[in-house]
Amino acid sequence: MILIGLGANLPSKLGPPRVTLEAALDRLDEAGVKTLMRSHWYRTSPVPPSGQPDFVNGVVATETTLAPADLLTLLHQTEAALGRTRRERWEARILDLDLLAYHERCILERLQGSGQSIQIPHPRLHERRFVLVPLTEIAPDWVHPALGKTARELLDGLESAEQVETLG
Ligand code: PH2
Ligand code: MG
Ligand code: MG
Repeated sequence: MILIGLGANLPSKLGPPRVTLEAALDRLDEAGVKTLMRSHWYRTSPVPPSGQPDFVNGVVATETTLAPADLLTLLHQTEAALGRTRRERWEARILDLDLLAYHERCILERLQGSGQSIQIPHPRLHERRFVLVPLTEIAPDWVHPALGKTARELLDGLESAEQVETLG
């Protein structure tokens, strides 16, 4: 299973977060990243708690022939095409596309040239309710390849109290 997490908490040139998120899925589909399963959208409180607007988050399971680093590049290109700019870490954003998992692969590599690194599964996936709730909705029995626990087990083990409510 190739899992992508989507999030947004600012409007883009296209409209409010849900519109941007749907547009991102359309663009990925056009680029050959097919959505096999998708969660509902959820309204989630920002992590860490801040004065930022609430996020809209969701998770999709996809199919693609792209290798992990190429898929990550496509996700970054899609964020940029829809108007995301990056200034500081964990700032409010119009679109965030995170590669959560790529089958059972565990990868930690520096990407050539960019100075960025790729870490799969996503290093904070297992501690985020805004990821684990939508993930458990579509794939409760998915097993985290490094931790050996299912999505449901990871969610049940969470102590954080961030708010996550379905938008349907
Ligand atoms: N993304 C972050 C940091 N905090 N909080 C929520 N609720 N949803 C997110 O997608 C999110 C966040 C970094 O990418
Ligand atoms: Mg993120
Ligand atoms: Mg990101």
